[in-house]
Amino acid sequence: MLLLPLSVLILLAQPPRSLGAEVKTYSQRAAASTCTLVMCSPVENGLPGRDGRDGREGPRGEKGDPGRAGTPGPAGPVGPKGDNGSAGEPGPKGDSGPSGEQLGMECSCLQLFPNGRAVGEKIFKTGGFEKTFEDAQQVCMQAGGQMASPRSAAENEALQQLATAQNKAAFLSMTDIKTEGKFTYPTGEPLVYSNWAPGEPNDNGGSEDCVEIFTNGKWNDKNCREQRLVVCEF
Ligand code: MAN
Ligand code: CA
Ligand code: CA
Repeated sequence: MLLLPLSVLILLAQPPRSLGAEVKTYSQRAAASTCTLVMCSPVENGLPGRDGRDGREGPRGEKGDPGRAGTPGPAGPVGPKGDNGSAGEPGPKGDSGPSGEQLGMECSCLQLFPNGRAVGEKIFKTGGFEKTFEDAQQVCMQAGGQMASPRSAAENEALQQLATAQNKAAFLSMTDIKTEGKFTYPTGEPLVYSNWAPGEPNDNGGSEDCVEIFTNGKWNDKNCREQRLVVCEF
């Protein structure tokens, strides 16, 4: 299969971009397993498939007729060779290219691996570095997103994969800064999903208003001035 190496070449040709769309190159095996793991959804309205390659050249034409016989008399010289026969029929059409959906899938999965995860309509992306809650908020806003806000088990698992890949606990967007004990999203909306570790949240020392997600996917309320992995959602 020529096609995946081709799409990798296309990706390689692009300049590196910022947090939202970092492009790295990985082997087909790694990209494929990531897509399987996270069920990276195909890009809607993917690019049309590539045209098939042209067929092979047809077989050589038949040999031309021999030249005319010389005029009677003393044996004439042998006539010139006949013209070449006409070209053969074109060969069969080449195999069709991958569908737009396949190409879109390959490209989006390559772009997301290993610092991003697509889950439903959401994309989580980690910068790979740690920041305080406020600095992480800034980084995500600057990148055009917001801090990770897992609203389902599926989203939490995607986030857990990123934390595991970086071997770092990550900050989530939610806090109980406004009202102690009531965790909300940045909009003020109360949680629709949670995955607290046993005994959490405990507001340890009376100063834990932020939330970290461990590499096992469980949540702990934590002091917002600690530094944790930055993960944004888009
Ligand atoms: C322990 C627990 C946690 C708390 C941390 C703070 O692990 O009490 O709830 O957040 O300490 O470091
Ligand atoms: Ca608290
Ligand atoms: Ca705690």
